[in-house]
Amino acid sequence: MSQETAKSLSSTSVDAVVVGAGFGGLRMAYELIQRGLTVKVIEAAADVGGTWYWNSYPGARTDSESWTYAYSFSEELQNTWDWTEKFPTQREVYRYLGHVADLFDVRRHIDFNTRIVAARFDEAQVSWTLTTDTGRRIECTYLVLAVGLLSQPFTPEFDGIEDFAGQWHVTGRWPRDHEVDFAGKRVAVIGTGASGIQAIPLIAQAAEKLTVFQRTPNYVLPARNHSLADLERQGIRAHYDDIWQTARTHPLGYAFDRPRVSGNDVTDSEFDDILERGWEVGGFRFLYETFNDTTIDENVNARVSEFVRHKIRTIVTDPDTAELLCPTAYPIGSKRPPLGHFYYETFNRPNVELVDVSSEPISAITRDGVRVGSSEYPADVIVFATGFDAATGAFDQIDIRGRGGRTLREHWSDGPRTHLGITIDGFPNMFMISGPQSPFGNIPVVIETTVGWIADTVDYARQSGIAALEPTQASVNDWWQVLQDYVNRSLMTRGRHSWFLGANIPGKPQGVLFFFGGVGNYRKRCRAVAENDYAEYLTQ
Ligand code: N01
Repeated sequence: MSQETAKSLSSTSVDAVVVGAGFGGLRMAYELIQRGLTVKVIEAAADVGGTWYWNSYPGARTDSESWTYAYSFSEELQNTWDWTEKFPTQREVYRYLGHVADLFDVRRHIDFNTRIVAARFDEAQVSWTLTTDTGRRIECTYLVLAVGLLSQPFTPEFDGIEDFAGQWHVTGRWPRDHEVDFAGKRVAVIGTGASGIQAIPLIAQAAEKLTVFQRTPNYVLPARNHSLADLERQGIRAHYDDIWQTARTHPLGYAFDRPRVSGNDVTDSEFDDILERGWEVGGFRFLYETFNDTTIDENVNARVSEFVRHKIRTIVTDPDTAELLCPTAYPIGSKRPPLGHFYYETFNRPNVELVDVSSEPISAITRDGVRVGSSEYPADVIVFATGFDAATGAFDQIDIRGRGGRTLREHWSDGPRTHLGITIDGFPNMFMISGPQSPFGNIPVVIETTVGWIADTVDYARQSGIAALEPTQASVNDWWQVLQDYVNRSLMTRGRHSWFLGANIPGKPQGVLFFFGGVGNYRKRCRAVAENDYAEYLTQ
């Protein structure tokens, strides 16, 4: 290789670097390319997909309805893709994102199997210099971090894991080179959040014996998944404009009807009828299409929570197991409710055992299994479904330095501070997609809002001759206050060990990691910043 070639391989300069080729990164890259920027996408995995690449554990599928768990920007895309189910599998969403990358010809801009390990803002050059794990340098004006909200898996440090004689896997890093075979095996699943709850019914069908270790029970809503018939798909296509209009203005970014009634304003029998109908429809509609105050009114919430407990006691035949599965310590909706595909029914199988580790924790992993107190539960395979270092975890993996060489880790040592969950004071021309303090809601709708805002902001800067732009500290403080105000009006701070607040990670500063003011409202706030000529931004 000549010296010239080696030099060009080791150093690249583009207008924008997008880190991550998942839902957010793919869409962002395409948008910036369309607007005439040179773009490089850096992706740690061997393919596009992000979350839908890594989370290939059994049972992984969306909890959002397929027709809104998608991009809305292209009719061609909508007309060249048919979802097969209401809640499609990981494989199907992964194929969808591959189709998107091909249709919009984004792959040739992506460097796969590459990680950004450092990003440093050069104040004199007004540019970012990025370093990859292969030692390459990339310079860019704009840096977009689409590194994922739930992409950094968290595995507790259990003593003895190195002595375990069987195999163990983490749901968020499931092996892609071979199928994990559970047949004839004794399997332990640790964790009963959305990931564990999806995996447990399928593992139970395959394994000889399944032991589930539960620390906090969840309110699991029935998914009521089904295949989409041609007629249903045609109906969705015919109404796509209305569907997106509803989703973009809905608090959670879903095409749901908004309930007008308070749970306090109906009779007891109406209350039960409404919830029964919601339970039959299933999914998040149970929570968000029934009463307009379930997540803010304690009394309504307590009655809805009790309704779910009653369902659990009805489904699960062993009364002791049913009681263990009943959440009592926190209100429904204050943690992200998982959707179940015959989850509670699984505990009626003779090969499934539930072990409560709420008062006596797992003390060690041993050579032969999992130890809780003086009991040992034998296992050939352990599945860690123990969650993610949400919102900030993926940012912590990169040594990001803004003005004055200040690291993002230092800047966020008391918890993240952002403006709109997209920009950070002291880190000019740096943007985040699904960053901390962005809205909690249906991710693709949030992403499309954020991508549009970032692209418009970059356009604005380029057209106005602005070399660099960052939010004022005052606007960041204001955003923080907005987050507090919304969360204080809700029951969101009551969730036990909730990743919404960083409370699932030992030692992580706790605080509000999301905007709970609604997706529709967030879109208006983003628009207002641009309409106000970025008055809350410093420019140079
Ligand atoms: O993670 P989680 P997840 N000993 O943090 C337990 C999205 N998602 O990967 O609750 C024993 O919810 C922990 O117990 P506790 C979705 O937004 C989406 O399941 O902390 N147990 C909990 O039960 C979701 O909300 C989809 O007491 C321990 C579990 O591990 C988010 O990702 C699918 C433990 C972790 O649950 C996270 O879900 C999957 C310990 N030491 C995920 N430490 C879809 O949309 C932790 N746990 C399809």
